[in-house]
Amino acid sequence: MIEPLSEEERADALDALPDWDYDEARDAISRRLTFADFSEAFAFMARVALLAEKMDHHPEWSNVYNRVDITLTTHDAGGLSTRDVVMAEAIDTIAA
Ligand code: HBI
Repeated sequence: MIEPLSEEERADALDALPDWDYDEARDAISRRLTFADFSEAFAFMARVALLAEKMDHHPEWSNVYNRVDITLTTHDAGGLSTRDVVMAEAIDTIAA
């Protein structure tokens, strides 16, 4: 069982992830990323896909041309867990 973040842990995590929006209804975080073109967007997605497999933690995401919308939540925890925070930080690094 993966434990969900506590209120305090979540507040601290959100403070450290300014580019992510919190979805209270789902206890999830989302970010929209825009790239130069589809090729750049897909290259980003390929890197995140490899990370997801390595972490055994997978984003909910969609891609329209140069735009990638990502939502992170931990299904096994019913909300945000440390896995989502680690993945969001890694995504921010890849996208930087
Ligand atoms: N990805 N976002 C997310 N949430 C999960 O709970 C999850 C996952 N990827 C794989 C995974 N869980 C494994 O634990 C499988 O057992 C489902």
